Amino acid sequence: QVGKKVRLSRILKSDGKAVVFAFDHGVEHGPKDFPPEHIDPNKILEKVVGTGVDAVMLLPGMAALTHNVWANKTSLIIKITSKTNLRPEDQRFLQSVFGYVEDAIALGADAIAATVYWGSQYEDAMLSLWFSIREVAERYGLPCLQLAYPRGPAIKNMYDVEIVKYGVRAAVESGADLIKTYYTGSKETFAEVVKVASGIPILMSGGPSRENPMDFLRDVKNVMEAGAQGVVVGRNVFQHKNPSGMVKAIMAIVHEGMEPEDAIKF
Ligand code: FBP
Repeated sequence: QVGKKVRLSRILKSDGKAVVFAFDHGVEHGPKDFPPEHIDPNKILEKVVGTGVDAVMLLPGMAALTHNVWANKTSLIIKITSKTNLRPEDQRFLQSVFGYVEDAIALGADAIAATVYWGSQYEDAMLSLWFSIREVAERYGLPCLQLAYPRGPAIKNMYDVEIVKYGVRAAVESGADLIKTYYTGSKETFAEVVKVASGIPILMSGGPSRENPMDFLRDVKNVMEAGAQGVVVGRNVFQHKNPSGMVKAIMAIVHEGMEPEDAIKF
């Protein structure tokens, strides 16, 4: 499909790689995630977009609120599923509708994103949601990014390589155009994850902020050497004291293959 190809090329740059800034945490975790200076979304987005980051991933309301910052400066991925941590605990393994494909198109999105918690007791509901999103997105030539997260009472270790591979394979077989998944802890195991994706681009999910940012940059380097196409990162950027420097470092590793020790100098 031409539209899908064109839009994907706005996210995965000419080298086929991408650094995406995720900023949907206000709903997923609540405002407690944000350092006081980054409570204003425009401020942090200005810093990150100013680095030349390849794309931002936002919920529809946030994208509308901050459009003056990102429009025409970076690519836009609209996430249309979410959940709060205010829910009863047993329902936190369910992502709900947070907008429609048409909302994403109206906002000028280059792709749409939705989470599937593979293995959750609500897997069936999220699959129905995923396929209803995908059906409309296909019609408009909008690529679908799946946050393929193995999670739920039956998942003992969501970072276990066999579990991550299962989620990634399920994402491939459910027609994802891009897949975001967890780091499995080593280059070798992540190479297995990339292999089961069978050519569908894999982006590493950032995860909680690391105490030592070098540890995060080393993970980025490892996933790139394992054959991934990039990263989708939130907290390791907006909770860092120098968010722009952190994005520049990640960009240098992803696009230029720079060593983390050199990249951190940004
Ligand atoms: P991070 O880099 O901060 O982990 O952001 C990626 C992301 O998937 C966000 O899109 C989402 O809000 C959050 O992580 C989910 O976090 P959790 O793993 O705690 O559910």
